[in-house]
Amino acid sequence: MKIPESHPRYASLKIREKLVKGFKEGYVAINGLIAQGRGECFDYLFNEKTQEFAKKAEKAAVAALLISKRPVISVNGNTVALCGKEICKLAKILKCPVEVNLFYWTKKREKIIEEILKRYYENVLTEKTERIPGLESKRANVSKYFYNADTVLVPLEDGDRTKCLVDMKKNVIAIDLNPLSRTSQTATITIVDNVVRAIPNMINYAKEMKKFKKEKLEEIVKNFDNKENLKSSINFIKNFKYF
Ligand code: PTJ
Repeated sequence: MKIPESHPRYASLKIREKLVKGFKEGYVAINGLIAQGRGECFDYLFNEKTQEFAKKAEKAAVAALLISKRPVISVNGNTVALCGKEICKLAKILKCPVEVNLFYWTKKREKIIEEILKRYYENVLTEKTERIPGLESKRANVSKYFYNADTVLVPLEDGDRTKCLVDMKKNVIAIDLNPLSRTSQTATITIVDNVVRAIPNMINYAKEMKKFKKEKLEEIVKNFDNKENLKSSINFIKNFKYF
């Protein structure tokens, strides 16, 4: 169906279409459509815009990734359908690998996602030899690189893995529209924004900030307070103005 551009929810409906297409192509999990619905609900409360607290977190996240020795970006079906190309662009700037990590893992889904990402970027990891301690889901299976990474960017993550990654002393950067989720509450840096806006914003910040001195980047990370920033996002919802 062709969505009329005049439709008040045009942008949101177009984003849905990307997930439906990914599902038809066999790499978005059916549950991923439900996850998007949950995200949309929160996005509505943020006026579907990147708010100040999200910009702050995105800058801190880019700074943390740029000063890391072994950064990595972990992606699932939804993330690839929504912004796979942009993820590769960000990884290229950060010079880091992209790892495919699925909650509803199947070899077939992993393969399709790998092929999509490899259209844009070579450094895509799918070979899993290690396990994250304390985690029973398929998401525990990771590459050696991921296992030893110091900073991991995890869009649309599950709460239990975030906790395990923090326990492994990794810096965990989450992108999650729900500021109350276990992921948001446990991550080192939480970006409360839609992944479709967060990743392009991060690309722009990374282009600019890669020229910064290490000390300046460290200062940005040091001055970022995740708890305070999460509070700002929750207060934004509390003060939401109804029509
Ligand atoms: O591809 P797989 O097999 O790894 O499965 C991926 C999903 C997303 C299905 C799986 O991880 C899952 O069930 O996720 P959740 O727990 O339903 O959703 C994770 C979080 O992402 C929730 O807190 C949502 O609010 C949030 N979210 C959903 N869509 C977006 C989002 N956050 C940012 N941008 C979005 N577009």
